[in-house]
Amino acid sequence: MNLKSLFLPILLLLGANAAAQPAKTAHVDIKSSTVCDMCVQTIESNLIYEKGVKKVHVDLPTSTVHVEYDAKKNTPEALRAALVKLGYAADGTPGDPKAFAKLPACCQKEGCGKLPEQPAH
Ligand SMILES: [Cu+2]
Repeated sequence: MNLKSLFLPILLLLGANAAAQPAKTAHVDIKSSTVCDMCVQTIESNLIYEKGVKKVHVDLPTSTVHVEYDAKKNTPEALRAALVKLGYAADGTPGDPKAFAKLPACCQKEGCGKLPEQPAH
């Protein structure tokens, strides 16, 4: 058995692994309090400017903000904080009251930034 013939493929394999390191895209789904189309517009047009964010999608029916971002440049915590700063709730944290006061009238009326109320049965 030739040791060299065993080592070479392993070394090549390790080398290839280290070289192929693409930008790490991470996803996070943040449960928010979006009710109307203005929320979607406000969130999508603002969060996209957060560090490393590549894609923002707000799903109204489930009130979920889906974010694709570079894991080296941002964190789910910071993205949640950014959402709260815009005046919208993020995973149980209500939107910043000051920011909420500046949201479009329809959002104020619908209570978009507030935490969703428990459905009455
Ligand atoms: Cu709204």
